[in-house]
Amino acid sequence: MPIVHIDGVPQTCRDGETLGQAIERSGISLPGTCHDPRVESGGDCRLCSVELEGTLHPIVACRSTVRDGMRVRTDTEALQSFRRGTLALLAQHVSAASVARFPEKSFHRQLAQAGIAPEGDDCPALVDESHPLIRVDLSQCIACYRCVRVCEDLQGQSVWHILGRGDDSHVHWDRGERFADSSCVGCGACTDTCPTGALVDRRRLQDGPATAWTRTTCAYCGVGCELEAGVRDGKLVGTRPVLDAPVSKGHLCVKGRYAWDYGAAADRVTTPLLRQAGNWQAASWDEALGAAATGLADILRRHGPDAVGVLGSARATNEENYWTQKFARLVIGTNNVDCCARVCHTPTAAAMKRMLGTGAATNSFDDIEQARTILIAGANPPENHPVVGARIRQQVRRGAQLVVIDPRRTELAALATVHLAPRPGTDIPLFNALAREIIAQGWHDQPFVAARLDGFDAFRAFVEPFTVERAAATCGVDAAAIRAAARVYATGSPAMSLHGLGLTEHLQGTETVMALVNLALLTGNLGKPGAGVNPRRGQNNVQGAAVMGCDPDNLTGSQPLATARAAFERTWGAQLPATKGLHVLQMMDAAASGRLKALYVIGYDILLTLANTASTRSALGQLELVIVQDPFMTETAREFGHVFLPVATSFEMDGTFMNAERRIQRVRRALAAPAGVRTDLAAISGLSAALAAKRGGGTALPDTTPEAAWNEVRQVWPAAAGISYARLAEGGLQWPCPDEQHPGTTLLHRETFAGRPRATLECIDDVPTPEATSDDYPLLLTSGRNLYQFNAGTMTARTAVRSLRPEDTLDMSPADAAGLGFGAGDKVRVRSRHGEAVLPLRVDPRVQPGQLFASFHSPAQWLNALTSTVRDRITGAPEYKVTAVRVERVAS
Ligand SMILES: Nc1nc2c(c(=O)[nH]1)N[C@H]1C(S)=C(S)[C@@H](COP(=O)(O)OP(=O)(O)OC[C@H]3O[C@@H](n4cnc5c(=O)[nH]c(N)nc54)[C@H](O)[C@@H]3O)O[C@H]1N2
Ligand SMILES: Nc1nc2c(c(=O)[nH]1)N[C@H]1C(S)=C(S)[C@@H](COP(=O)(O)OP(=O)(O)OC[C@H]3O[C@@H](n4cnc5c(=O)[nH]c(N)nc54)[C@H](O)[C@@H]3O)O[C@H]1N2
Ligand SMILES: [Mo]
Repeated sequence: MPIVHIDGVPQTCRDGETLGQAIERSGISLPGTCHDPRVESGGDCRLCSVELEGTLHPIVACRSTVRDGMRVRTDTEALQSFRRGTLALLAQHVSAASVARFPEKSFHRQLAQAGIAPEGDDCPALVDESHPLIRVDLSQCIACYRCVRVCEDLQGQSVWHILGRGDDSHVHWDRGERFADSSCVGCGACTDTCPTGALVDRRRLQDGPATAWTRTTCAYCGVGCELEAGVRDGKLVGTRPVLDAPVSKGHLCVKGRYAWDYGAAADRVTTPLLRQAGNWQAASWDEALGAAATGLADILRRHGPDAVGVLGSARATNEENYWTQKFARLVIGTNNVDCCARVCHTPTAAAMKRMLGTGAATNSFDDIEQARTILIAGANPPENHPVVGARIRQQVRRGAQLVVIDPRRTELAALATVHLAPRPGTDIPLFNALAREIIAQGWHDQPFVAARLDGFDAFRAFVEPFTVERAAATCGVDAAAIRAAARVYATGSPAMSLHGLGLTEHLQGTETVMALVNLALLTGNLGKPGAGVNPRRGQNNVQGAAVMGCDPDNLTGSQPLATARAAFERTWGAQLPATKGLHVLQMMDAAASGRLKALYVIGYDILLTLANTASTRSALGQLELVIVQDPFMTETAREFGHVFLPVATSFEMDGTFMNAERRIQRVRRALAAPAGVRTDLAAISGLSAALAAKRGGGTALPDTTPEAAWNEVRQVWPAAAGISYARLAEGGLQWPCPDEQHPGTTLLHRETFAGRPRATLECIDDVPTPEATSDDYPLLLTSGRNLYQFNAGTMTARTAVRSLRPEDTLDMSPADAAGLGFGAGDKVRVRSRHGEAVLPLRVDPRVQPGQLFASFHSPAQWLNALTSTVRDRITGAPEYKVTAVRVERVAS
């Protein structure tokens, strides 16, 4: 390793690092305005210049690579005078008012340190306040171009451009008169990097700078970005990305960066509520827990434990979900416990567990940068997992090939080497045809097949009839494109597959994922870096909620109840219930038929988000007791709740989340919860104690701390035994991690498939969904999400981000809109065989003729009024992705 002498002190350096990095690690902070560690340095400001022994002119540290034996001086008189001169020149571009207003900006700090006064002017004509999140003041731009570089090289959006030349050059957004008309997606990387008052968060103007920052994990999707939550006067006032975060690497998306102030919403529920004579009335915790316990005790006495169902929350921590399933199994005495993983990724977990032995992502996000080919099927990362989407985009720019399988021409589809746009619900014949083509061309990995797979001959015979031509007709895709996709995926090794709900939320969701796993197995894309099968997970902790045991058939660590029962009974010192448990949809069935009487719903808005609202509504209407535990009044609670327990959000508590790559990361309390609010952990324990009191006995869960609950998880789940809070202080760890010396596992199935030497190719036939088009219902509606809203919208809709996409829209192809005579913004009524909804129309060239797309985030549009009762044949996940509909103009 090279050694560099910095001001006479030897410093061991990393190969290839810049001199600037080495100097910074030695503890010396050099001035500079153009450098951002997340992207390559521009080197334009030259402020970090240092003197190198043996050369005449100073060299720019951020642009120079270390060499062994270099001797540099960082603070000579000549350098000081050069820096003062440069700073003074730049100081002519920033105004005193702006420096005073934003003292925390890095260039302003450097001016203050050097004692140089700002000499620039404010120019109101150059201020743009059109965007709800970001304020632009081009009069304060010092032309460091950091915004240009982060937008291009970190986010990949390329909103900021350099206009003009030489001294006249300045930055400008890409299109439109107003910044709000630009292509900005609100990731906030530019305001985060901007060293002056040119780009600032609007909230910063209102609240002032944070005085304390707490490192935690984002509360939205399953990527697991780390952010710092900024607090001032006990109030959350901002977030910023954690630079050395292993997943997000100093980046965040619009939700992590700007959709954080829901906790302060005026309609946050901050006191327990009881339904009395039809209306919610405020109650004390004792009253609310007492009422819930009285109701539960009564139902338990009359109907037994299996008349009660418990739903854990994909938004709550691992510790809270561990506690939730313990509450169901030990306090109530039922295996009726589930969570929303059922409706998104349980099909994936089931398919992968069956074929590979582990129902979780095989590789890590860091494999994206090692992949030569990326296959994205039924997933839309730039909107739903934006930081991963940005990493994929950058890898494609670096030359990786991209195959996208999605009925819509999503942003990545438009960038793809090959885009296959199958009719929704026809992925199985497509995957089988890809497999057939790969085998027919001899592109399968023969050594891998021989060494690690069973069933090849039977599989080859099975896929024989699935010709490319047949798939082309069934799926509505060009045959040549299918051939091209097979070639790209099979010959561009390592090839990494990422998939989402476009595959799982179907009649054959589990089987579709199995057909995808076949492709990875055939091509030897398992057990090696840059490859694998990688489901993008849903919420911040949906992976954790299910793995903790909020699953009727599996205990903590996804250990099957059937085989792990004895071990858990020993550790817990109690008997586990014998009856097979119900999953969330079976709970709805049981409620409808009168077998289920009570439901305890933690952080999950089932009424709004389950498919086919009519059936959810009639099921919930039969229940005698519905206890809802959430920070906000959900639709479920509003219509059917009897007891409401208000709880803390993730900024207000400690614990851990588990991301999509099996990484456990810390969640840390950044501020106090509002008075009257408890943590989920405390609410669950409190309810168990109230119930024990009512029943005069029975198990009660003790009050516990998150760390103590986690240590219990480590005891019952050997693959997490090595993951202690102490180690998590240093950063997240990926399971399996069996002991405290184990580094965690980034890559599964290197030599075996979870201990099994061989995997088997599965022969998957396709079964058409009953949701077919007809003369009455000629269009196929598929549903999903958009960048700016999150699921039930309880959080995003209470933030300024909402204004970027205030309502769900019905997205229609330009051809269909023209044919039907609809224009953008028209209110249209959508009718399915199951119900109707009214949505504003959006003309969207990404959608194919004959198809429609809508998001489901808002109760005002209530999309699930339309969806069917079709479920995945194996796991019961609803078929959100295919509904036959017709559309009509709403008479104005
Ligand atoms: N901004 C934002 N991010 C989110 C969420 C959010 O609500 N908002 N929700 C989170 C949650 S809970 C989840 S589970 C994830 C989901 O993340 P994704 O799986 O990416 O989500 P979706 O948008 O539901 O669907 C993905 C894609 O599937 C396509 N698709 C639809 N039908 C089919 C089909 O039959 N075949 C194929 N191949 N593709 C099809 C759709 O066109 C869509 O582009 O996102 C998480 N992230
Ligand atoms: N048509 C259609 N419908 C769909 C889908 C689709 O693609 N199309 N996708 C489905 C999918 S994949 C999913 S995951 C579901 C999502 O549906 P939900 O799980 O209902 O949606 P979320 O918005 O993620 O949040 C659940 C609740 O958690 C609460 N919450 C947040 N933090 C906490 C906490 O710390 N503790 C507690 N107790 N509560 C908290 C929120 O306020 C919210 O009420 O929607 C499904 N519905
Ligand atoms: Mo989800």
